[in-house]
Amino acid sequence: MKWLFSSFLSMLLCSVLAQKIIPPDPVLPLPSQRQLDWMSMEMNAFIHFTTNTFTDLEWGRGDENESVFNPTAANPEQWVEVLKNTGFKGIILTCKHHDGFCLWSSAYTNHSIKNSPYKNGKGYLVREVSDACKNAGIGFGIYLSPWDRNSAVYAKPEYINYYRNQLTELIAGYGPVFELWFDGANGGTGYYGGANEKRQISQDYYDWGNTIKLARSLQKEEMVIFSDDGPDIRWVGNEQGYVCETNWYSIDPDSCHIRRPGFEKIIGTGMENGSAWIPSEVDVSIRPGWFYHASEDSLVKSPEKLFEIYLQSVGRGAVLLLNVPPDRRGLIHENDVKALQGFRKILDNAFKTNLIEGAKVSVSSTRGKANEFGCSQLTDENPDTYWATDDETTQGTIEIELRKEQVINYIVLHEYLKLGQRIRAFSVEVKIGDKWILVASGTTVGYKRILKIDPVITDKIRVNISDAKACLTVSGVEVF
Ligand code: FUL
Repeated sequence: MKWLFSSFLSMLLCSVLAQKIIPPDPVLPLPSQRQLDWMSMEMNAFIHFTTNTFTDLEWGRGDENESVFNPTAANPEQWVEVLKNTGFKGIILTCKHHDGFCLWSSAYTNHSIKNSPYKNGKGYLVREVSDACKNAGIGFGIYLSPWDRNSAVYAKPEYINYYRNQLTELIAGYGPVFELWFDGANGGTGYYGGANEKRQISQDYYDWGNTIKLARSLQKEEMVIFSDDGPDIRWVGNEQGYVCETNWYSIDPDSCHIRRPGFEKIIGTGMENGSAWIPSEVDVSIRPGWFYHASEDSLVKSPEKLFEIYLQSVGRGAVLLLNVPPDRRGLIHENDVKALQGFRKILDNAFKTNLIEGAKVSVSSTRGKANEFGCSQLTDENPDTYWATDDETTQGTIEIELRKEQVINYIVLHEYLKLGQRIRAFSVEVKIGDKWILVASGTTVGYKRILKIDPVITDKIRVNISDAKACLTVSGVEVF
């Protein structure tokens, strides 16, 4: 009797297990956790600040006297407060730009803040900025220009050690660092310790592979590393503040900064079947220049322009890196503060109320008819759950019936990326009377895809996914 009972139990268990629906196979390549964490930051700020701020240049020659660097009221806490309050999750500081001037007291050069009048050579801005970020709970990132127009050894083999020593000082002294930014501008004329000449470097001069290994060995926390094409994040191929509408996260990377013909186009759209997951970052300045120039005070981008940039970067699945350069006082200028606050207001208003709450949501089919892959996963606001289809089903429809008719301005879609990026084509329709009207269409979706539509009154919305690399895995849909 006992035997009968236990075999009945095990049969029951087997049939329950047999019905367990397994998740879809991944579509390679996949993101690392550090890349996913970085993508979820959505907006970071760049701070360009060096002798250029005081000499009115964009690229300092490297021959500037340290005494020109003299902010009279520098207050990194103000930068952090303004940026945090307007939605930025991390700040990347130009610890050294092409002029070679260091905003910390580097042991390897005299061309640094320790020889400037700022706090009588005792004010170490890298420390002040990294502390302010830590205190406010936002990320601190490092820009260390590889091109150094001050260094006598630039373009010689010794410079690589010099660069690595400075990187070590920065990461070990002021980390943890959430992002490391390796600029692609290289070689040309400069002061170079008084040589005043033009220096060129070969494509493999920097030996990036070993510098990257060193950087990762210097902190236990994960950091993402940027260059034109990875290892973790890629440039987007322009500095105007947009990523292409088609935005694949993968590319076939060359080694850091090696530029093939046509590489701007490749990094602009990514490659549908690229071998490595290297998502794009959109870097753009709030002003025409990267550094502060009083002549550009009236040319600060408007809140509306910043919002457009947001829609064309974050809204297309990329991360925005917005440069906000402090002025000669060492403060974020009033005009920039106003623009940022205005931008935040537009953003908050646009995405205040997700109208999908209380809506009826249905899907064309569900993987194995299992609840864990069902349509309720689309609206639970949990990025780790997702609606999925059966393996062979690469098309699908999400239909949304709102509680009542209302004005719709935006539809937002999210793909579940831990199993790879899949969607190649989709469209959105709304029902007006008894007709379905097309209001948007697109290609890739990714981490977040915001579709701005002409305002329309409706209570029925249909998202059609018409093509994907494999079965669908969609983690969220929102309506505003
Ligand atoms: C470029 C630099 O040459 C600019 O000055 C700026 O720092 C921009 C973000 O990257 O390559």
